[in-house]
Amino acid sequence: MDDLKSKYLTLIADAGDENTLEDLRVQALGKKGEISLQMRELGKMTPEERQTAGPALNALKNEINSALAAKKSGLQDAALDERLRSEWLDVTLPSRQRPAGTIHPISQVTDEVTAIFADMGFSVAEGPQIESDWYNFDALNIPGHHPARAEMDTFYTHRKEGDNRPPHVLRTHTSPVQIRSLEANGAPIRIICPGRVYRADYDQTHTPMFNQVEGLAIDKDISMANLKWVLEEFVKAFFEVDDVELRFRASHFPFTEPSAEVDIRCSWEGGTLKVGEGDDWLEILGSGMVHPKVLTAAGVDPNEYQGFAFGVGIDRIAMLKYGVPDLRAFFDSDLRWLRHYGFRSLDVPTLDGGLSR
Ligand code: 2NL
Repeated sequence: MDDLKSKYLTLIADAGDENTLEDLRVQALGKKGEISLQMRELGKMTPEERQTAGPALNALKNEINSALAAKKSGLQDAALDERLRSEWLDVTLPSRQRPAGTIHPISQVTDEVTAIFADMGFSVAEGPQIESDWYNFDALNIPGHHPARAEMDTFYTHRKEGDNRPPHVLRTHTSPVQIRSLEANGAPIRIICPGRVYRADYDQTHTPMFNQVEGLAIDKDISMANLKWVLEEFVKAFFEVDDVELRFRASHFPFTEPSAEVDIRCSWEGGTLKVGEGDDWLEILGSGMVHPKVLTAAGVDPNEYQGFAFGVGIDRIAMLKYGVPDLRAFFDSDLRWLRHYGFRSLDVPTLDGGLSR
């Protein structure tokens, strides 16, 4: 019996997993287990023999049972320790950085401009970037021989061999959208047309694609006084100043008469622009009263209706507002320069409620 005891206690101590333990339990205490068989032998013993063998077998059974239980809980503890070691994770680690999309500064500025004009009753109109020469030029009083066509560094599309119709162009301004809107909706009308325009030009202040917003207001009693007020409200809101002085300089555009280029009073202290005060003037846009020929081309009777139009370079006023010296910063893919100039739309919110740059 002592042999049995040491055999099972050794086997139990050496068991590596719970399945082995269960096998040992069956082997010793199962129906046909070694100890169960010995229990059965008790019946064949004399009462004297039974008195010593019975309690001894019971004690052995109990001892093996408690060794099994102790080993089982030891194995379970070890398994849990192993899981805690291998499945450990550091919940204090910062999360993996994911690249986040941001609003492009030009889109941000376009939205700012749109909101300002929306407050004054202008809605947004859009149109194609590839235009017929009629909408881009003729309807705007720029006939085929007009020097403005050559000056504009226009991108032309190709026609098939033998197709002598004038080629389509990449629109050089968003004026064609205004012609199309006027044609479709008639007067009165109050719209702005933001969008991409194209001219073959490339240096610090010119890119072959840039962004423009044009405005158009046509009604029965629109005058240059209305133009002046609208532009003043726009400049004050856009540059975030309480007051600003505008200077209208006589100019010439084929599509307006009279025409004026508009300057704002400013200063350039230490290289930074201050709008509204100072001894300098900064040209920011072109404008005028819509030429009667343009109204006629768009199907509006110039004896009944008149109005103003203007055109602003979005990239240009974005550069001025945010102090970006090179227009090309907007169109190469490295955003670090633009972040440097403080475009809020490029800032990425962080979990602690701050902003990362
Ligand atoms: C500039 C000049 C300008 C317009 C654009 C316009 C549009 C229609 C009729 C008449 Cl449909 N005019 N647009 C008028 C004056 C100036 O832009 O220097 N832009 C940056």
